[in-house]
Amino acid sequence: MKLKSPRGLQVAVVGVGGAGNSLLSHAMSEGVNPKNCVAVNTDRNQLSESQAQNKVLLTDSVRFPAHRVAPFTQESDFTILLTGLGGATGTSAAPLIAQLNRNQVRPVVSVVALPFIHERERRFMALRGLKKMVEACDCTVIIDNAADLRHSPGSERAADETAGFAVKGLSEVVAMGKPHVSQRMLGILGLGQVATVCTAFVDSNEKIQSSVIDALRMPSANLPVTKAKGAVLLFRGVKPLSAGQAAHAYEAIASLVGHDIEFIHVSARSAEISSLSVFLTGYSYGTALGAFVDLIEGLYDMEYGIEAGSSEIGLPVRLYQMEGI
Ligand SMILES: Nc1nc2c(ncn2[C@@H]2O[C@H](COP(=O)(O)OP(=O)(O)OP(=O)(O)O)[C@@H](O)[C@H]2O)c(=O)[nH]1
Ligand SMILES: [Mg+2]
Repeated sequence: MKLKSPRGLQVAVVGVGGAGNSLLSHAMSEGVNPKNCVAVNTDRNQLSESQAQNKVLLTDSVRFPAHRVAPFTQESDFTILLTGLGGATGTSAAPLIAQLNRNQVRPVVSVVALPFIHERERRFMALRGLKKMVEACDCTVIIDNAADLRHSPGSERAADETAGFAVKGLSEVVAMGKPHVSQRMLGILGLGQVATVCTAFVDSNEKIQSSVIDALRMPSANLPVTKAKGAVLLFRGVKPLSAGQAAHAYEAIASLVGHDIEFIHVSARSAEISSLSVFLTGYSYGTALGAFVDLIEGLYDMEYGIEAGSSEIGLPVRLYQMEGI
């Protein structure tokens, strides 16, 4: 994926459907400018609640959603697409919007929420939608609601904050106007179809390694860390990371991954408490699908009180049978 111009780049952030609108709100509350945001929905009420400056109400048939959105995104150099998969609106419209926006000079990175484990039918629908999304985007960052629930049963939406934060970080880097940095970041995101993201607060820049380890303990999707090919570290704090601190952060990531990976770190100034996001990139759709099968089986086992390691209860339909769809 290549960006077309070296000047400060324009970013459009598009949220599609209920989850997409909600992720968009999180991004705006993290500081993404509502002027750059487009809320798209078939649900008039959800749309009216959005703070986004641009809104597209899709009616009855979602036939040409992309053309309705295009006027709001065509001036931008980079599109971030937010949606939840498994429902009707986001699953059908988001891949079409991605396709129209994406070409050689206008990369599209999507952040998608996958349904909770109890939304079984929807999870199947979502994995089909995911296939379309990964085909239509340069990189798809997965926020798996099932993984989120496992981490923090009390706070179902912790991952949405992570996503909002990550979106703010990505758009900030691209808008910074340092083309070699944006290119490198997009290059690392594009190492594979799928990525995961995680965040943590940073007590002090000296303790960057323990923050990285904290973050990697709670990735937004249950993908095997060892299969990551790249990492993008976005740091926000009063003082930027020094080269030495960035090297320490890299060491922590590489030791958890178990091998050397592509890496970039970018610091942005913020008066607030310091924090970091790490994107682990380079996963294929197949790896993601495999990980979700394991996760679902694990959770079913928990649900039925079966000891770990038993494989007696699996899914009635194996997810990998869906791959050819
Ligand atoms: N993380 C997160 N996931 C959500 C949120 N809202 C819904 N989801 C998930 O996203 C999936 C899709 O739901 P929606 O976004 O409401 O569906 P939609 O695209 O609006 O589609 P329809 O309402 O069916 O037309 C659901 O199965 C939920 O698991 C949210 O606010 N945050
Ligand atoms: Mg909806």
